[in-house]
Amino acid sequence: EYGMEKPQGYSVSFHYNPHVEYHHFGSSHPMKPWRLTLTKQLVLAYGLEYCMELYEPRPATFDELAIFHDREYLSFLSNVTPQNAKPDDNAYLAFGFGGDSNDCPVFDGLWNYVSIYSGASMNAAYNLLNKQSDVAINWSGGLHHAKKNLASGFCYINDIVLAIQLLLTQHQRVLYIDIDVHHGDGVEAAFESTDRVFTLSYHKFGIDRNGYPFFPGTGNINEMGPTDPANRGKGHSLNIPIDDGIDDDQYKWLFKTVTGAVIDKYNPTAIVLQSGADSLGGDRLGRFNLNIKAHGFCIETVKNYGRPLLLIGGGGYTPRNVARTWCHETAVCVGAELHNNLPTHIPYIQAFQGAENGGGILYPDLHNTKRHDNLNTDAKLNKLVAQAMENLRYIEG
Ligand code: TV1
Ligand code: CA
Ligand code: ZN
Repeated sequence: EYGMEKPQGYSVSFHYNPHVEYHHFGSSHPMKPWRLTLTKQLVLAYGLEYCMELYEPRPATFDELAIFHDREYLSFLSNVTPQNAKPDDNAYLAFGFGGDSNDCPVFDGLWNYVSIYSGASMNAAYNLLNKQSDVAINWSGGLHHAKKNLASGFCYINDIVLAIQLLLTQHQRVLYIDIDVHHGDGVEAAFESTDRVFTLSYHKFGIDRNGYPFFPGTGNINEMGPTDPANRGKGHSLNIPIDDGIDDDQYKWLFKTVTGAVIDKYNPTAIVLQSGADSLGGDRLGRFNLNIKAHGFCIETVKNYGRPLLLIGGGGYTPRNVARTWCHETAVCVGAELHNNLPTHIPYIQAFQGAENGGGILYPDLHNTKRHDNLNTDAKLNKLVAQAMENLRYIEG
C-alpha cells in the first residue's frame, strides 16, 4: 500500500547501546571502548542522527549467543570475574583468557560488555531482514577473532558470525569483507564448510624482525579454506596478504579490483563489512598508511553495489582517528558531506585538538604520522591480484 512504502533512496539504521562505553580492558590495554564515546560525539556533532534511524538494542541473551558458541564456554564467560578468576586454572587458559599476552583479560562487567556488542549486531541483522533499512551500522561490533569455544585477540564473542547466521535464514549467499589490519580468522573458520558464506579479508601478513608473525599469523594468499573437494566450503575464502606501509592509491586499487571481482562472481544477496580502523596511518598496532577517505572509499565502493549491507566496527587503536573514520563512514552511508572543521562545542573536543591530535579537523593527513616505510611495490601488488583472480576461478563453477 502506498502509505506503507518507505521513502525513496537509502535508509540507514544506527544500532548503539551506550552502556558499552563504560567497560575497560585495563589501563595499558590497547582496546578502548571509550573510542565509541568519541565516535558517537562526532556523529551527533555533525547532526547525522537526523539522517538515519537510531536503535538502542538490548543485550543478547545466553541462548542467542549459543547459536554459535559452545554452552560450556558461555557458562565460563558469564560467571568469571576478576575476583573469582583462577589464572592457573585449565579452563581459564584453554578458553583463551589471560596468558602471557593478556590479550583477553577478565574485567568487571565482561559478560555485560560482550552481550551488548553482540546484541547490537544481531539487532542490525534483524533490521536488514525486516527490510527496515538498507544499511545497518554497529560500530561497537566486529570482533572477528573469537572462536566457538575460545577468546582470542581482544575478542570473546564473535558477533559477526552470529549476525551472518541470522542473515542466512533468508539469504542464500552472504559475502563477508574485512578491512581490519588483522586477518578475520574467526569468521573464516566458522563458515569454512559452507558455500553460502564467502569470506574476504585484507590484512598485514608476514614475519617481523623479531621473528614473530603479525597476529594472528594466518591468511596467506594460498589459504582458500578446506582443500578437500568434497567440502562445500572449498575455495570460498580469499585472503589478501599485504606488507607494511601500503598507501591510499595502492589500497584503493587493490580493494576495488579484488572486491569487485568477488561480488561479480559470487553474487551475494547480502554483504557484511567489518571496517576495522587499525588499517589507518598512525594506528598504535597497525602497519598501513591509509588516510580516512581511502578507508571510507572501501565502504562507499561496497555500498554502491546496492545489496543489504551490515557495517560493523572492529580494531582501531588511535581513538581520535577511529572516531573520525567511523563518523566519516556513517556520513558516506547516508550520503552526506562533512565540513573539515570540527564543530567546537562538542564534548571531548580536546581529544581532536593540537597538532599531535589532528589539529581540530576531521580529515588530518595521516601520512604525517607515517611510521612504516612502504614495502609494497606495484609489481608485487599486480602479482597478488593475479593470484587472487586465479583463486577465484574455483567459484566460477
Ligand atoms: C594487555 C596490555 C594486552 C597491553 C596486548 C598487540 C596487550 C597487545 C597490551 C597486543 C599490546 C596483540 C599477539 C602475542 C599472540 C599475541 C578487534 C603470540 C601494545 C580486532 C588483536 C591483536 C587485534 C592481538 C584485534 C595481538 C583486532 N597485538 N599491549 N596484542 N602472542 N596479540 O600478538 O583484529 O583488531 O600491544
Ligand atoms: Ca582484515
Ligand atoms: Zn585489528
